[in-house]
Amino acid sequence: MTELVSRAQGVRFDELALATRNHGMQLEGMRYDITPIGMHYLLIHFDIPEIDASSWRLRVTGYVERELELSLDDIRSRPAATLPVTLECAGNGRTRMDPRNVSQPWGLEAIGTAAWTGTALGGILDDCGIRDEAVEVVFTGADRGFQDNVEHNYQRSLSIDECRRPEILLAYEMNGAPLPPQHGFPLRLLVPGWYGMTSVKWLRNIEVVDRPFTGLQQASAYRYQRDADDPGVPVSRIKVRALMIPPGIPDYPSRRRTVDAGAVRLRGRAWCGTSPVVRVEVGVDGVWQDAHLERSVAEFAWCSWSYTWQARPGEYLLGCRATDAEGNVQPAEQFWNRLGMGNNLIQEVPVTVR
Ligand SMILES: Nc1nc2c(c(=O)[nH]1)N[C@H]1C(S)=C(S)[C@@H](COP(=O)(O)O)O[C@H]1N2
Ligand SMILES: [Mo]
Repeated sequence: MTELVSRAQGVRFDELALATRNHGMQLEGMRYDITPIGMHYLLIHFDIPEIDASSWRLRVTGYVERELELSLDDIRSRPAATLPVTLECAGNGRTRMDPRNVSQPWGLEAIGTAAWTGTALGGILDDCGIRDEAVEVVFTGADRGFQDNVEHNYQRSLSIDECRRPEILLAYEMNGAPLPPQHGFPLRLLVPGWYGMTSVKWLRNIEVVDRPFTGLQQASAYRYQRDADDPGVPVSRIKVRALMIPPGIPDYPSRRRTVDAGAVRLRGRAWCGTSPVVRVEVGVDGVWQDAHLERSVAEFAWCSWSYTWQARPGEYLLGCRATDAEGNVQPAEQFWNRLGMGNNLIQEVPVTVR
């Protein structure tokens, strides 16, 4: 069972060990359209598996007309596409939950936008011929471990309809270089618009199945639940969120901000996996004004925003909030689901103006 720990009890060593293995993106990294490799956040449940690219094969099995076994060269010789995609971990922002679920203790930095190169998943499924009985496709990574006392390889599924979306890639490059080991070498699934857990790294098997997949990472780990008895609903697409690059200069180690009085250009990024971002507002002590919103870097990538704040000396609480094309706006108070998944509470940045 997932243990709960309260904030009052402090940070546990296992949380700290996870936090040093799985780093976030420094928020000032939002200045780059494409996050440099090494700054992109990381989430690795088990160990990075050791894979020899020359003997590695991707197997496509199950309810198909023809099973396939593809080498990395086979995959690289297929039609290729490069897509800038913003990924966010479904647990981003979870440390503000109290008591919180013991897991990777993210602040707000579990984000990144990379240019991923790969071949369309749909093309491979067409080549193997999906049979009529098929309902889902299960993606299996080479990494294995225990979670909630269940030993398993990291696995997730997607419906057949979802798999047909043209933007879903089997990616072998990140920012023009072969995938680094920590991001899924030699091949990963990349599902634009969905929270990161869907994009299975170290992919080794694609199995077409005739019933919904009930593996741990699908049926219990990524769900919006009220409590342990609530079956809940699956976590899927990324909810609307804006973040700001913390302005001015930080204090070490508290990271509290100090800025000089006068015109302060605030900037950041906003993204959403269900519809375009249509508005970003900046709040200064709870008074909200529209920020200037620029076009997205690409359809599935974040957009930039900026706002000029006339800062006078004093203490302030800055915030930013985005609205998507369906009218969803980030909440000022979060309703926390049991595992702290998919929250999009407004970021707050305390600032001293001198
Ligand atoms: N095989 C495998 N795939 C995985 C994971 C994992 O632990 N194992 N973590 C998932 C989660 S929860 C996230 S948020 C993203 C993180 O991708 P990144 O580390 O490349 O940023 O990978 C997903 N794919
Ligand atoms: Mo994640």
